[in-house]
Amino acid sequence: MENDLIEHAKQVLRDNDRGTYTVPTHGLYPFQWNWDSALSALGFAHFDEARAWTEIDTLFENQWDDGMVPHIIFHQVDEGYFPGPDIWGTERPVPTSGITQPPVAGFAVRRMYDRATDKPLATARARALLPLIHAWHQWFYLNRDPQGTGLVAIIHPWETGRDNSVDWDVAFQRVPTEGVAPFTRRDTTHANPAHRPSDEQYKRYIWLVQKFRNLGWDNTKLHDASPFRVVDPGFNAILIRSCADLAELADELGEPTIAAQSRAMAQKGNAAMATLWSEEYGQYLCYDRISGTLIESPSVAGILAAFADIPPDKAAALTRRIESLAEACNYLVPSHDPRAAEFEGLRYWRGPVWLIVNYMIADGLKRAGKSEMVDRINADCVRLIHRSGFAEYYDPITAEPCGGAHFTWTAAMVIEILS
Ligand code: 9WN
Repeated sequence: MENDLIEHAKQVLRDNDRGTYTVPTHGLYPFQWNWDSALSALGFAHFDEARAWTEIDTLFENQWDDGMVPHIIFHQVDEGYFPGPDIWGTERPVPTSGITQPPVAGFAVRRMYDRATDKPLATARARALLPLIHAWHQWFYLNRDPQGTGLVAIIHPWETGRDNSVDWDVAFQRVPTEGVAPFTRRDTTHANPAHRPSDEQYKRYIWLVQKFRNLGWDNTKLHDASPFRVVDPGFNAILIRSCADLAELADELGEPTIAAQSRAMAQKGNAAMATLWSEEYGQYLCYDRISGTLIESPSVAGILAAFADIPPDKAAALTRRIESLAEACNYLVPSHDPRAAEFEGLRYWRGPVWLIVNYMIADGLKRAGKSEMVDRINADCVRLIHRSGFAEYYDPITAEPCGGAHFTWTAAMVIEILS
């Protein structure tokens, strides 16, 4: 039974493989996405290590000169997605978007290296990727933490990968909708519009893109110019974990300078995470860098923080928090607390379960010794797959499969969990 699932998952990866990169799913997302690729490579690594390394290589071949790794790479023309390269106007040799995504590649590369059966290949690829990933991490702290707080901000909701999270609702009101050129959405032709972000949110997404494009995509200006600047604990935890993992990898590969700098970034970030902790919510919260306040929104971002090496008392508190969420749903871990008024079980990042998020939470809790909760989360992932297939995401109460079907990173996570 489990072997069938693994075989099915491999087939999903093969079907979405475009040779040197993978699309998240046919139709809805016809290009290469940043964190999708890094996490999907982990799935490929179980049956084709060379192909897994190529996935990450392709991503970094499109790294910008300043160090940023873009969130979408438009390898071929496809009118089925909006906003396409003409809207972004980044003028890259291979067109890309102009914003980034959660930097999970450092974590993925270390994991691929540690597990590699082909060590010469892994050493060569990891050695080449090491300075590139490090440059991306440095880019983050330089451009997205200009005050040196130890925490980076995102300047567009798409950067966190949690497009329409409740976390942004208030801060996003500061983004105007006036002056947005008329556009036609494509996502709503592939997925149920009632499950997608609203038109109002899309206008604000595009307003920000236009604003940044008008600033020539100059990252030294974008952070301060953006009316949307939010510090996301999950995003920062991913960056911190990737820095810490890169430090270990750099040690192994004999790169002491990268190791020391990566470790310093991780330590500073880890210490600063404490400022996002909320005793009242029993989890971390997002922080609105413009209003200077914590955002009172019980989303999964504050639980994903477990992916970094947080203090043991915080890991224990997050475990209790997940136990409490389990009382309000049937499948862990909902992207928003089902008891909150804003919860919507089918609407994208406002409640549904995402396997990639589950995977990273479970990985962090495993390191913190919370094996019972890890087993519970993994079991829920497998139950979801058995019941509803390889969907983009799932309703945490009914298990209804939502969004795109035949989804690459969902399949990759199944291979990770079951192998
Ligand atoms: C915008 C590809 C991506 C994921 C994100 C998810 C969704 C895009 C969209 O799809 O975002 O980047 O058009 O909705 O929110 O996490 O990387 O799977």
